[in-house]
Amino acid sequence: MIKPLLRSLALATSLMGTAALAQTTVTDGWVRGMVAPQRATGAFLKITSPQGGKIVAVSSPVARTSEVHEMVMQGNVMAMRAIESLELPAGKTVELKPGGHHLMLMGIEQPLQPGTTVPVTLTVEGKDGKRETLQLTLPVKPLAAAAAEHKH
Ligand SMILES: [Cu+2]
Repeated sequence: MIKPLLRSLALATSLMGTAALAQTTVTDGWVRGMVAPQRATGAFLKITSPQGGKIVAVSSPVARTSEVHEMVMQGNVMAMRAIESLELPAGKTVELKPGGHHLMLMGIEQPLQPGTTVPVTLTVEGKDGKRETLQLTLPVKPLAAAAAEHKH
């Protein structure tokens, strides 16, 4: 009885090891604080997918709509627009930051206050088509903390 048990334990451990390796990690996440009458704000973070993949969805209970945005030049003006997905090259840290790619939270009823946190859910699709869900809790930073402002 002991040997099969040990073998299955070893198998379970190696499976868990594989899962941990495949996990996409997020660090340094934060949300820009708001003042009335703003209804939208940006969320920023660093994300690394060991196997590579893409962000295919974002949502938050505080926002009616959430999107992944990119910055583009329109004439002489930087503007932002929604993109379907954000590519995550294998093992490379992708930084979402003011003035670059960011998460856009829209349709927010109450301005988000510094010192509070916001739940955000990211869906990442791996190269194999498997989806993983990341539940984040992002701190709200004061509006002034964001140096690079961009147009909405
Ligand atoms: Cu945006």
